[in-house]
Amino acid sequence: MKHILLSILIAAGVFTMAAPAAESSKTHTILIKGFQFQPERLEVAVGDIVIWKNEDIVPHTATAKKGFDSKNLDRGQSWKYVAKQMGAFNYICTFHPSMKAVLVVK
Ligand SMILES: [Cu+2]
Repeated sequence: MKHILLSILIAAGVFTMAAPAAESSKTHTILIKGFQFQPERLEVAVGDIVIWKNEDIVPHTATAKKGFDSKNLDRGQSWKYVAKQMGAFNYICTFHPSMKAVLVVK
């Protein structure tokens, strides 16, 4: 009987610890519009979701040398990324390298 009770308490404890993490995860959207990333600097927390959406008529990418690469995004396409790695990630569009932005993951 003692053993069963202990198991229930452990299970309950794990559940309460896991719940807040899932609730605090946010989704951020970066628009690619007029050959610009909007916003050009975005700060997110580890575990947050970042979505890049191409609203231009030409294809773009969101590419960080170390970190992530959306690959080709055609008009209207979007790409979802879960920010799991901490750091400041400078990224560009590989088709238009003058398009620069930074994603800061804290
Ligand atoms: Cu581009």
